[in-house]
Amino acid sequence: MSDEKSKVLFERAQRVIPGGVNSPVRAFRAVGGDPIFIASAQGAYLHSVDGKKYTDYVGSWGPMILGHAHPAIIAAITDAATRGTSYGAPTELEVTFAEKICELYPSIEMVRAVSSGTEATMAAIRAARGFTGRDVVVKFEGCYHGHADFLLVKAGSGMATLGVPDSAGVPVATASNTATVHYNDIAALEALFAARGKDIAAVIVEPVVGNMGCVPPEKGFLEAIIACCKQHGAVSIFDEVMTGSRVARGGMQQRAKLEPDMTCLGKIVGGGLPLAAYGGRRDIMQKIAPLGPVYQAGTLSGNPIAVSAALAAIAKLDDALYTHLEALGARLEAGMNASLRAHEVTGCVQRVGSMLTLFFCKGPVGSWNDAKDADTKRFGKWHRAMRERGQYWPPSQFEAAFISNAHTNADIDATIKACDEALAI
Ligand code: HOZ
Repeated sequence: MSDEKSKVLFERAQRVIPGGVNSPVRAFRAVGGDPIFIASAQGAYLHSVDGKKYTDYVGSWGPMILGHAHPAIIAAITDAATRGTSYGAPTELEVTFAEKICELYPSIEMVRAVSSGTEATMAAIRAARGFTGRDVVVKFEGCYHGHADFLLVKAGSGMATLGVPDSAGVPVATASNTATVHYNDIAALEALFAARGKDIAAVIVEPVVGNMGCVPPEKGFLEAIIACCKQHGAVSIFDEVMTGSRVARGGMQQRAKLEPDMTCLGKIVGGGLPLAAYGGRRDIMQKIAPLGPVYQAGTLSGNPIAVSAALAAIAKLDDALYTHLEALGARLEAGMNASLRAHEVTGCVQRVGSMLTLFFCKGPVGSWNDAKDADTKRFGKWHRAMRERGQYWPPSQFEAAFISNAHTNADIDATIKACDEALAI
């Protein structure tokens, strides 16, 4: 079976959409071959326009923790749509959503709904700057926090894939207020605070990185961020757009038993619709308009259909789900590691719960310095072989794969078998 229809669509797309895609990593440039155009998705599977079925480990880049087209979400969306698609006025749904988020994330005392992770991080930093009256933001090399100008500095995700450390179009003056440190480098973070502490408004971090592949924090790293911020009057921001309700119901902060000053959420808590949120300490969030002087607004913020989907998704996040995901993740990790060993391929699998990455380097990968040494050509070859075997893996060495609750042991075993064959090539 060929991918003829995808090919034709990609040709059409390239005439009218930059690179033929609405988000760069989807173009498959990092792995070779053209993107697969999707006709539909159900549970753990994607169905292409060419009639092929793939086991999906992208999960729309994270949100699909329940699997695709989950009946409870479809029902919530359908029901909400009959009452209108957007009001631009408050609803009870939004209040319930905010209450749920505060319940799941005890560090969040007040929360604002927005439409994307990019908006959430951008607004959280504006709030932190407004609160502290300072300009400098600290981020970690290889972490990606959406595409706001001042965060496109040494960013991971698509930027890493394309080998572009800093985006064109970002004024030097804007980028000059962003300081970067290596992930997991506590000494460098402390040195930066010692030198510039009084200028630092915020430190933003992916508490488990997903955007340079899955990179867990080393012991004490997240604690050090919170401690430095506390000591110097800066705001700690956990960007849990990926990890939120993924690595635990209450995100990485629940797993690590930590309370950052602010948190950014999206993906899972948005139920797979364009919904994200930022929130945190009451005294910081009270700076947001109309309570305070920090402006932020959005026509579709708190959209009733998106919030309905979100509430339906959140209701399904029980202990059984996380137990199942942990077991599936461990099974896949063990199977892939066994294949690496069997074929004597240099590689390592890094995993936190149901997010994981097979890095083609010795590992462990603790920062962008380690990640960039991964053999991306070898990854591309492996990815193409996986694709031929019906496995839809993120088309970049520097993106995490996600498992959903709809995956079964049989799916995982089929993926391990495909991985084994792909590593043998
Ligand atoms: N930057 C996103 C994942 N890290 C990709 C989003 C997309 O292409 O949909």
